Amino acid sequence: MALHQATASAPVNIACIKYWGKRDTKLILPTNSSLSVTLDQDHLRSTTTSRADPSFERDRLWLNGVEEEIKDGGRTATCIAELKRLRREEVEDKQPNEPKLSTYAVHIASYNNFPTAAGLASSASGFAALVSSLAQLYSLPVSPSTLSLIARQGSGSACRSLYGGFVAWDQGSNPTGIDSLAREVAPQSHWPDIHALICVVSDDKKGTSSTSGMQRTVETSELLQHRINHVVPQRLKAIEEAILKKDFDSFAQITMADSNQFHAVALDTEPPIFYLNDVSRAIIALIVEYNRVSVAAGRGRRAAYTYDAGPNAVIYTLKENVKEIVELVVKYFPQREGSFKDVFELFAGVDVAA
Ligand code: 2P0
Repeated sequence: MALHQATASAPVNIACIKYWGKRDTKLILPTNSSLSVTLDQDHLRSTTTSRADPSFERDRLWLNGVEEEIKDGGRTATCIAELKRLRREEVEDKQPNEPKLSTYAVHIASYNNFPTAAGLASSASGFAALVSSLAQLYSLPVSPSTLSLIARQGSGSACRSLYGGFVAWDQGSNPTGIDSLAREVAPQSHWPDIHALICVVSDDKKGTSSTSGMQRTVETSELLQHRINHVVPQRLKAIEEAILKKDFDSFAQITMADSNQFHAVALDTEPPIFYLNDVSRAIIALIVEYNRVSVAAGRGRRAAYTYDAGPNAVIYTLKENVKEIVELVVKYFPQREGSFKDVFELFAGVDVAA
């Protein structure tokens, strides 16, 4: 009997224009569009194997070898149900000789090859890999954009990991979510010199989760309304232009401004949410000073920090500056407990690739 199995992997992405807030929590429709860079390096990926078999009694999922419950109506169940529906509609109804895989249960095993200590969110690469592996198992004739609609319902930021390079997630306006999907702004090959340095300040998992934190922000922050209506639309246009023109100075200015505003709306939440710590703020000061000297020398900004829902810094820079910035960071933040973990060096100089 044929073995119905497929393996796919998906990379982590780091946003330059941040997603923070949902207008529909079930469909995961955001209150603003966002834009990210996909960090596609071999050791920053989730890899997922899916198998369908008539002998399986129910859908099951293992994450890094540990079984996780698939809750009825939950995010994983929704993604699996959507992919089974596509299998039925796009393959089985059109080609009656194809096996009825949509009627079989699936077993799914997913691994992250980056350590939890890296402090990177795994939901984006995890759901993107899950959706890709089932799409491959079911031989779905659909685009990454269509798959992004499904990955979005697993975790919002996951929709952006279906593409490499520079990726926008357009918020859309349709209440069904049909137009809230990922779009490639430019492939990695357009600007291959961009690198990301990941500075692991802390691998502490405590704190406010993105999912609950962003909803508290939606409910209580006035600043978020200003951000959604008057800041993000212009910023997205400007950063897309900067990417297309390979204008690093503008890219850096916008990326840092948006990280700052995301943390400002977190602070404007009731009760306030703090993601940055003293080391995070000291890294900001270092990059600000680095850029001040660079601008004074007529070279423009050459580094951009950005922070997600935690204290770890991601620094975007061009290849030619990587060595200098790594040396600078290591000089001012020697690795010790409470500062950078060993993992920093491991990830220093991460390539961004398609
Ligand atoms: C982002 N973050 O754009 C922003 C910046 C965190 C800060 O996307 O509830 O884990 O699963 O849709 O995708 C984190 O949010 O939240 C996130 P859910 P998700 O990358």
